Amino acid sequence: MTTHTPLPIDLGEEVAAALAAGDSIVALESNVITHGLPYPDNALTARKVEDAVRAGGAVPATIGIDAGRIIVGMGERDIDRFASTPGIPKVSSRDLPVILARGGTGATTVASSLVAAELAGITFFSSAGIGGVHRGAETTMDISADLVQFTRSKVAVVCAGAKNILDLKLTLEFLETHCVPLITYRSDDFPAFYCLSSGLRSPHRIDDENVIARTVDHHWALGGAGGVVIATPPREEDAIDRDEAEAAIEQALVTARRDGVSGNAITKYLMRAVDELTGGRTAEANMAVLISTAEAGGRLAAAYARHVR
Ligand code: PSU
Ligand code: MN
Repeated sequence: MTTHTPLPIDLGEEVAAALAAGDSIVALESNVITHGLPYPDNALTARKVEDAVRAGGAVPATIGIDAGRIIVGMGERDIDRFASTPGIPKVSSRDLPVILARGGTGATTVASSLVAAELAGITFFSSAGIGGVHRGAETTMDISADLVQFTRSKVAVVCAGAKNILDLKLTLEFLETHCVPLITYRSDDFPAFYCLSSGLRSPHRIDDENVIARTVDHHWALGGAGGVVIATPPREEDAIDRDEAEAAIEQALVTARRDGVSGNAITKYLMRAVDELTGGRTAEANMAVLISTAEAGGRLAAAYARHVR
């Protein structure tokens, strides 16, 4: 048997107390703060997202890597520093050991946040748009590590679907192939981030929070290795028309190809381009759906905590 040195992991005060008491917690990523939105909207949104988790009935735990330590439950000042400091690198699962070994600082994606959440003993996570299979993946093989991490970390992921810049049909196929349970909460269709529907039918719609809690519990009782994806749409008043978003995405994809952008820089590039093409309307919708999803995440985490208690 190999032994390891203990991992440098720090829990925020409130998170540590909630863990000790068995209270519900929702883990949150920090890459959306550093790479998703511009300053100061990102800092403002991060605060509102944490408030929304609380309104749903759980404790928020924003995750990041700071000077070689995994922080689970970043404080307001750290979140503000991440939001306002340019150049903090995006850290996905495979980057984690390197950043930690070097004593570096980085913003966690959905994938690496799930790794940290599981280590800390947190069973719920929320973000608006998960990563997925990129358009053109049949030649680029660009598939987000988020999807692979869902097969490994026992954390339920509450989201508004995958980012609509992706190939959502292939994303759903990938999840099915890899045995990741997918359910929608209060929607017949798989949502598309800040759009109400992707046009793709959900395999299972569940509106009862207790049935969702039982589903998560049973998945793990059955020996399921990874998580459960729970997708819930944005509020109607926050949503962007799918055709309008699609037109902007197609245009952004053309300029991305022209500018030779690919790999882990493509997500941020496309999202910013779409924001510009829609006069900032998609950025507004992105902020709103992060907040509404976090509220649902808090509610579902609380239902799960009641169920297993
Ligand atoms: N939301 C945004 N912008 C982003 C992301 C989310 O508005 O850049 C991030 C998330 O952190 C997600 C990651 O985990 O993109 C996926 O990136 P990739 O496809 O390179 O795995
Ligand atoms: Mn990628």
